[in-house]
Amino acid sequence: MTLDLPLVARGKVREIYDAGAGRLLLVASDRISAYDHVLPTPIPDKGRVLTQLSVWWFDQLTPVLSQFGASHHLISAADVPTSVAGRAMLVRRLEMLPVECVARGYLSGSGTVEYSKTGSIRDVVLPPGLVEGSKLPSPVFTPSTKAEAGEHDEAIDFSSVVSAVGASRAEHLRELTLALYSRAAEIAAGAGIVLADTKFEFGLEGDAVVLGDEVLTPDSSRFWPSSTWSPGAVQPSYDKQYVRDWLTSSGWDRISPPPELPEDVVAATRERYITAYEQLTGRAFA
Ligand code: PZK
Repeated sequence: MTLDLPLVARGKVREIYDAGAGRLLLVASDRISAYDHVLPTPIPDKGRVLTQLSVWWFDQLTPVLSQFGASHHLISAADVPTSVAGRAMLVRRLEMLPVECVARGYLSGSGTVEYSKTGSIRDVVLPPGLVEGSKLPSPVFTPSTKAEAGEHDEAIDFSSVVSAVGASRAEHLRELTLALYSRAAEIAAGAGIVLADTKFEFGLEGDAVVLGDEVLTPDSSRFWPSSTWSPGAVQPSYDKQYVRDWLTSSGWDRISPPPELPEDVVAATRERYITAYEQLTGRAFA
C-alpha cells in the first residue's frame, strides 16, 4: 500500500499524510508493538478496528466536548482512499499543543513506579497504600511531554503545562481531559471494561481547543476486563496479553529483533481487538 500523498509523520504503527485543503489523513496499520518493538507479524484488521473504535468514541464524546466549547478533528472516515478504506480518518489540520494530556483513574505502569518512590506522580500527591492496579480516589491529570522517536513520554508537572500553553489554557485542558476520561470510563464500565488510563492530544483552530489524534483505543489507553480486575498485580492487558505471554515464553531477549508470532496467537489477538470493539460499542464489527 502506498498512498500518493505527502507523508507528514510516521509513528510506530500509523502514518499521517497531507490530504490538502487544511486536512490530514490518519492511517492506522495492522502493525502491533510490544515491549517497545514493532513485531514483524501484523494483526489482520487491527487498523480497521482501532479506527472504527476511535470514530465511535469521537461521537460518544461530542456532548462533553461541546460543554467545554471544544470539538474534535474528525471530518470523515468514509471519504478516504479505497486502499486504506476502514482504517483511515480524514481530519482537520490543527496547531497541535506540545503536551500529552493523560488522565488516570487507576494506578498502573510508570505511574506505579513513580508513586512507589515518591508517593506522587510529579506534583500530583496520592494517598498512601496504593498498589499496581488500585483505583484512585478520583481521576488525576498527569500530563507528559511528547517524546522524540524511540524515547518514552516523560511525566511533567502542571507548571510545565502552564509554561507551554498558558495558565488558563492549561486549566481548561486539565478539566476537559478529566471530563472526557470520566465519561469514557463510565461508558466502558457499562460494557464490563475498566478504562485504567488514557492519553489525549489536543490542537488549536484559532483559539478553539480541538481533540485530535486517535482516541480511547488500546494503543492510547489501558483497558482491563472488569471481571478479573484485582489490585496488587499487573492486570492482564485486554488486547496484548497473548502476544506478551507468547513473547515471554519464546525466550526472546527483548533486545534482538522480535520473532514472528504463531498463527494461533495472531488469531486470538485479532479476536480480542474485535471483542473489545463489539463489547464497547454494542455493534458487530463489519
Ligand atoms: C498530528 N500527530 C501525532 C499521529 C503519527 C503521528 N489534526 C492534526 N493536525 C495536525 N497535526 C496532527 C493532527 C492529528 N491527529 C498528530 N502528529 C501530527 C501522530 C499519528 C501518526 F506519525
